[in-house]
Amino acid sequence: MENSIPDKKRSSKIKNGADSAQSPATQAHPGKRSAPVNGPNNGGAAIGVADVDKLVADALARIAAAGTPEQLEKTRLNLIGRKGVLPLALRAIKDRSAEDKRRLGPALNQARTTVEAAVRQRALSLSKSVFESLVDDEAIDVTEPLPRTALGHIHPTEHVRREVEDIFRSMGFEVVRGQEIDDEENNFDLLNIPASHPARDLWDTFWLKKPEAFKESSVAATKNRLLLRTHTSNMQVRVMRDRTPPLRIVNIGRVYRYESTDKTHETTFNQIEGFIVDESTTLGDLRGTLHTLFETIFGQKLVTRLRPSYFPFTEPSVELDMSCTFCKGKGCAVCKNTGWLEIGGAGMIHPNVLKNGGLNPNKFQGFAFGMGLERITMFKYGIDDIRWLLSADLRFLEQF
Ligand code: FA5
Repeated sequence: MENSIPDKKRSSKIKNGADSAQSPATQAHPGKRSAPVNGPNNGGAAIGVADVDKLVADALARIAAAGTPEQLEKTRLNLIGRKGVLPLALRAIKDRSAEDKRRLGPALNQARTTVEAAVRQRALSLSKSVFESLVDDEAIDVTEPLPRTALGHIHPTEHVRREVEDIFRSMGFEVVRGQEIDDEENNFDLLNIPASHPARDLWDTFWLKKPEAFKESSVAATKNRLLLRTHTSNMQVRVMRDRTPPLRIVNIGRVYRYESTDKTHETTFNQIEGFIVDESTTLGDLRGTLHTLFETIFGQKLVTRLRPSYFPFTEPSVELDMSCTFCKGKGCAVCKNTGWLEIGGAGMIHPNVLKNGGLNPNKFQGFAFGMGLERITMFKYGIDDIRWLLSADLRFLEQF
């Protein structure tokens, strides 16, 4: 017969009105009087070695029955947590006889080791099964062909714009952006095109009404009217005033012309403007720069040429042509049998423009050029009508 815990000592261990006759196993979960871990001496007798075997068998059954990691954790706390069945039983044997201690101590320690191992094993298999059910429930077959989604893609004009910018950057140019709503001064006057100059007729302009609030300002007092810029040259003087030479600038953006449209003319299109200001740049450098640009964009050997022309803000002025990319200069419908494609205007920056930019024309010089981005896009992709580019027509766009 096992010694039982003396009543006095037991009452100091069992708190809050728990049944003083309960074994330590029962104390761990009050209210569960019929819990199987109570052992055979359910009436309150202290546990013996045989009870430990029963307790282990029962604990293993409960561990195996835990169906989720949460349930297992509850069971673990109940069995081997600080106030669990086994730790309490172990603590209680200090009050038992030497003989009981000798027999029960190793049995309870062994029981705890067995229960701990079983909990670990069950935790492992539960986490595996959680993972396995995740694999089943959330499996994705990355090889499964998906239905085609209607994703957009970059517009051909934008594609060429990025390419042009990259090429200029690789040649050491800085890319700047300019405003599309500008004033007469920057679009015309500072570029050596005074109000009375007949050259102003070259650009049919969208003039803008000044907003009411703007009329009060000092700017409104001047005759400096607002407009939609007609060319990207509107940034030249601003940049010269802002920076110190040497300058290598490229400015690509939208411009507006009040004119009727046809296969090669739009009212809204993009220009590529570029200029260099330093002490020694020549027209030869201009030709070399643009030659490199075109051979890179078109991916083929080309011939370029400069023809005399006229712009009020360059002196001398030239038109830039390249050999036709379609017929290689032999003559075809695209180049109107000339063998040449017109690309843009250019020249050496006029001394008056340098002066307006605050630069001494006796010290500084440089070239400037301006060309149509859409025209280059058309030549690159063989597009026969500029109006396709702004049409937003999917039959056209889906070909790129
Ligand atoms: C100018 O706009 C000058 N600012 C270019 C320049 C800059 C010359 C710097 C000298 C120094 P022009 O009006 O020729 O030039 O236009 C330049 C290019 O823009 C043309 O060669 C053409 O490629 C394109 N372009 C002109 N008008 C249209 C239009 N209505 N639709 C589409 N592209 C156009």
